[in-house]
Amino acid sequence: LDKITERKKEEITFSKSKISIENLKKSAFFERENFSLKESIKNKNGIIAEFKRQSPSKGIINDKVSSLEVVSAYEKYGASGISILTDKDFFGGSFQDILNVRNYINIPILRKDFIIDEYQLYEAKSIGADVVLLIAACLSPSQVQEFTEFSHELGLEVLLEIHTEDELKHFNQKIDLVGINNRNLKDFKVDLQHSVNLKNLLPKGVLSVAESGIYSIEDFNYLKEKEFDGFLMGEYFMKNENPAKAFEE
Ligand code: IGP
Repeated sequence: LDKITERKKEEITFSKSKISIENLKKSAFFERENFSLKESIKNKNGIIAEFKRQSPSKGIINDKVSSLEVVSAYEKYGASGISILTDKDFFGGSFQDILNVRNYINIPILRKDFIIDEYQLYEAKSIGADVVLLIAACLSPSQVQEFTEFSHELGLEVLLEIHTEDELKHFNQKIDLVGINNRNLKDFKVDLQHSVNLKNLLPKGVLSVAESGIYSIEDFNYLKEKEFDGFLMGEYFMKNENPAKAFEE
């Protein structure tokens, strides 16, 4: 994670030197009304289906499909939302993966990246994202608060990702959804039980999303039974030649 955030800082410095915030604001997407993931999670199947080509823990998962074909199919099968990785160096993603699909789908898109600077929130808005991920492990509680308020000013919702009990202190009442990562980003171990325990410590009424390592219908059903509202799933879909096909199960 430290390596990723170090690299991210360089990337942001470079981007800022290329495109000013004033220029980002010229994007037509600044005018659009965003889709709400909160609403969509309540009204549909709760699945946030991810478009992810590769990851540090798994290497290449699928580099043969385009974001438009995969994501349109996710929508067709009833996903509540779409998560699209925009980190290039570690996950093989890009802004283009969101830009290519934005005008063709009518469900919320989460910009999945490592947000450490307000500039990235302008970027998210400028490419047509509806929601941003804030990872507690990369931020202080006051940064989370600041970024949440600013996201809301831009019309973006916030999914706060936590993994430890200690990170509960990053929560604030303005957060839209809390994601509990089943995968430990330090050693990549997956533990569904750990997430269920942590979920029980969340303030009542907060929308919760189980993230990562949902590899079977049994895993999904188990987490649903434990009353998670949303389910962020990537590899389960992406490992197939035709990722959205897995919805048929
Ligand atoms: C999806 P999986 O195990 O279904 O492919 O996981 C998603 O939860 C995972 O990609 C993820 C992630 C992250 C990636 C969760 N938090 C933070 C990058 C950064």
